[in-house]
Amino acid sequence: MTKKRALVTGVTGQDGNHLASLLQDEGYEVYGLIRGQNNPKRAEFEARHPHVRLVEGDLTDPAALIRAVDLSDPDELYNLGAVSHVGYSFKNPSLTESVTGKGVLNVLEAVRVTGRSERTRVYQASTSEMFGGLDYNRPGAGYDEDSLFHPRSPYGVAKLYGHWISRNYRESYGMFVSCGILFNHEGEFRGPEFVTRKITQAVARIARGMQEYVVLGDLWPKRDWGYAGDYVRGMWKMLQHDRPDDFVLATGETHSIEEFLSLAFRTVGIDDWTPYVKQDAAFMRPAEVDILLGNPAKAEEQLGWVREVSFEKLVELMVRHDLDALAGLESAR
Ligand code: NAP
Ligand code: G4F
Repeated sequence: MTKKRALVTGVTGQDGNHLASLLQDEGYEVYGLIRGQNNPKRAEFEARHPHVRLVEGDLTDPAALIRAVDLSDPDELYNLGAVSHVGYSFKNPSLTESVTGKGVLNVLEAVRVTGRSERTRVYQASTSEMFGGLDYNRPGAGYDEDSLFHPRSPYGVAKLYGHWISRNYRESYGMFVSCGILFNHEGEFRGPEFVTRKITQAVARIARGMQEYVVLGDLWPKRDWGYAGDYVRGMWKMLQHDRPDDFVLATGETHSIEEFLSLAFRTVGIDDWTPYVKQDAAFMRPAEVDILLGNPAKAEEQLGWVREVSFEKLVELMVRHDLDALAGLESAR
């Protein structure tokens, strides 16, 4: 039997790492798009995923994407690549629009102009940041696929373009394009620029006496935090479904950054985290999303998607991973 083929953009990111493993376990031949002429993540990625074939290309370069699609001839294309940091998008709005927004169009066109509209199923990484949330748009029982969008950052606005152009290609050309509206998901591959990983790395270092405190922005915002390993399985399920559609993946729980801090510090035996946390406006955003809470009922019912890792387990898993990483560094010295 011939193996299914998948192309993953953003393969060197958090979700790309999880998804590459899942697709290989499912027997796929996996191709990954890697950007830059000397990407520092390449060596680590190749060591972790020696069977993934890396193809060079940037989401802003239509010809490179056409080449990547031609070379990989994918049954499934997962578009995970993006400028994905909300704070960074305020400082680099035009880049964000080109990569996170127009990059989606470039991917869809690469599939269409190479004559693969009927063959290649596309997953678009949409986001709960599209909901934003203001007084008139509170989550209530949780945002779902029919909730109102009101993005609050250049990132959210660019993602909303990607979401609608994906829906447009589905409607205009009959392409199998599914959008996963994913709420925050974290884990051992999460970048250190995101608040959860910044906290767990700091907690590990504080516990080992290597750092005095961590400097953060606002602590009151609430997020619906799940485990990335659970969420990439949901992405894959969307492309195995009998028709293209949009699906929310979320836990249905929301927690503040203060709650995350409290659990993370408790994992290393510290009950009062307040002496170890300072705040700086440099980490605050021009517009904040106060609260995100998702309702994953549709994905649970139609895809049979279940999340396995609870919020408490997620925090513990990340802290323990960062403690182990430090222990590994110490023993290598
Ligand atoms: P991530 O860790 O930041 O990974 C982003 C990936 O995009 C990296 O591989 C990065 O390459 C690549 N990339 C950036 N600019 C590019 C460009 N110009 N051309 C090609 N590739 C480029 O993000 P993630 O957490 O895995 O998220 C995956 C996707 O889901 C993203 O689209 C994100 O916006 C979306 N999403 C994430 C969450 C979440 O909570 N994680 C929730 C909803 C939606 P380098 O490694 O070379 O930097
Ligand atoms: O960890 P964050 O940077 O994630 P954010 O902004 O929620 O975005 C993540 O989730 C989205 C899905 O909802 C994805 F689409 C997106 O790609 C990304 O993966 O910030 C979480 C919260 C924010 O309220 C932020 O203001 O933490 C707050 N925060 C407080 N101090 C901080 C910090 N965020 C960061 N990154 N660094 C801080 O020092």
